[in-house]
Amino acid sequence: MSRPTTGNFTKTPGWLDWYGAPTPPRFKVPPGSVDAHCHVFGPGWKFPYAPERKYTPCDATKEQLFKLRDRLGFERNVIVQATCHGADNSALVDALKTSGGKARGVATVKRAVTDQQLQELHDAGVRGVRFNFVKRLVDFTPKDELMEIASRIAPLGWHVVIYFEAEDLPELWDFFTSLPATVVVDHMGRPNVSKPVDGPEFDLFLKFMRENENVWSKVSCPERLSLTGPRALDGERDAYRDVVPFARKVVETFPDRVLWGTDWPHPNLKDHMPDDGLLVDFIPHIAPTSELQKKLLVDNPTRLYWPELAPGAASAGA
Ligand code: 0GY
Repeated sequence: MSRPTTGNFTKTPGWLDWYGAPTPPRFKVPPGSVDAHCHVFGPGWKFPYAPERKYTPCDATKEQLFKLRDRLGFERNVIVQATCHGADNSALVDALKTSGGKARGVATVKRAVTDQQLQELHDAGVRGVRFNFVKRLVDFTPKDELMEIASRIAPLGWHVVIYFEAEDLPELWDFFTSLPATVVVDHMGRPNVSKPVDGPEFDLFLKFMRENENVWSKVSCPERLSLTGPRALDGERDAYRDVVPFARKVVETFPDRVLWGTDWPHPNLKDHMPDDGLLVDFIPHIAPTSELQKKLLVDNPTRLYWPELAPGAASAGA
């Protein structure tokens, strides 16, 4: 079934729509689990897509996201501002405000944002800003502007989410390591999984995390990184198996600084749309013990996004 984009918009040619009937996962996520990377798109008639966007998606509303959350067994969401909405965070804020405290957010802001606007975002549930360095998604923003934003959000207790391609890490290293806040990397810095897991490129990413204790990573998006793809072999659900060694390495080496998310509604995929149920079944392959699973899905995201709910909350503050 083709999903609409509403308002005066036309989907990007070849756009793959999100999948509405995910297979019930076999893996039961632990109570209190957080889907820590997902988006809302529009609906376009209500929250128009940004003029500077690089793609026009099908709508993917907060109601549809919350339905997926319940179906997969998650309790909470972290909604990340998608580039198709630019720096207009209205759809994100609307979703946060109607989530009943079950969603927190990561916004995109410009240098011109006022302190009052930052406070309003905070009150709605925003706890971070996203800096995107993926050239096909955004136009270039000068680093001094980003650094100024980072300095302004740090006192709110927010963090910076960074999205970049593995080959760009050397050039961005000095900027990333000077950010005055917790830094969360999207999708492990997009490793090229056809290269060895113990090769120089992924080693650099591991060094980045090892040498900078403020750096966390989302071990998400096997469907974006995989070359072997979603096919199950021999009746086993071993989709995206070429990504497993990379994600497992990060989870096992930095168990207290990893997050996981579906990335629903999966923007810009070109060859297939993942079944979100199978993505959940991927989790025990990368976090093989119940202790690692609890850290990845419950303890770490709760500490970062709902510190008031984490053990020792009285001293952590909200
Ligand atoms: C992701 C990945 C992508 C897109 C965006 O905000 C976005 O448009 O993040 C991508 O195209 O790789 O994390 O959703």
